[in-house]
Amino acid sequence: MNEPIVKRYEGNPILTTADVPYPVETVHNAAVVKHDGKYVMLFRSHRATGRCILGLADSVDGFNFVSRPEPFMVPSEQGAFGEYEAYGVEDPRICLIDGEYLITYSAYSKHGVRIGLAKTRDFISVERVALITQADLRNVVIFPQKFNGRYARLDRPHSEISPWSIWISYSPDLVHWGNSHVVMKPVQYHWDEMKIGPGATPIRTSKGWLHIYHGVFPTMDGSVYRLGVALHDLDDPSKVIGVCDRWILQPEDPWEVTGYVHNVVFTCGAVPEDDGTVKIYWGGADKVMCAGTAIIEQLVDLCLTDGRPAI
Ligand code: BMA
Repeated sequence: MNEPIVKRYEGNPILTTADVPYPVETVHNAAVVKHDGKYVMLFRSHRATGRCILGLADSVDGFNFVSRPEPFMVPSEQGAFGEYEAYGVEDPRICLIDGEYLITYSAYSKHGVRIGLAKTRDFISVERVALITQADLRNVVIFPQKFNGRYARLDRPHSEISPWSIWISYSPDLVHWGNSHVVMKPVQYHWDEMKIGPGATPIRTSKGWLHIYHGVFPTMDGSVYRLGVALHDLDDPSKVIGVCDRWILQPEDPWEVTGYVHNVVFTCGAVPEDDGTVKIYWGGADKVMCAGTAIIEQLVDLCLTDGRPAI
């Protein structure tokens, strides 16, 4: 058998409800970053109401995490955030830029889902900045670098006409976003034909920005969520220079096949290491957190040599 592209950590799942000292029904779809040489995981949990909060866990090695005693972000009760987070906060991504960790998260309410932006320097206090999308837009990952003085993000608007696709938008100040256009679309009768969405914060490599995204395939037994990779131009991230034709990870372990929502691997974070590997983190079946490693150069080569059209 061929070596898997993503080598699963033998201790999976790495974080479950049993590890969290407050009542939660799930632990999944977490962003992970290195802060002060240690790993910080911002994970999503359903409460028994079906609505979500975000918690933190810390690790020295990137695999063994210890949950903090209290949640980190619960729905705000004030102002616009209170109005638009009433149904919960979900699927965070973290981007380190200019010494600050930017957190983008889905804010759910009776008005739909939009993206909130918060920031922290220390993962102790957190400040909400702005709601940065209108309704029905999810999965926002901000590039950890500015392009011609502007921030750039990948996002995923809702669409009934064309399958859900990945777009890019720009901002001078992180609050006002525009110049949006589509950069990558699902491919018909392909593993990601139903929808695709940004996954982990893009990773800078010598050949381009490596983006680990999710793709969805509809079956008679419900949708299957898998992970794939794409490469964006270093200077102009709106240019996709390669999309790998195959998935790099699909639900296989029992806790990826069965859980809160079955057949799901969904990433919100990956940590590049100095040795050329990347630790990839994913939610298994919307219920537990899993981790694995891949070789960055191999993922980049897959985009460039085993490609399919981006649009
Ligand atoms: C998507 C999002 C993710 C979730 C996935 C599978 O639409 O809601 O948070 O992991 O569905 O249920």
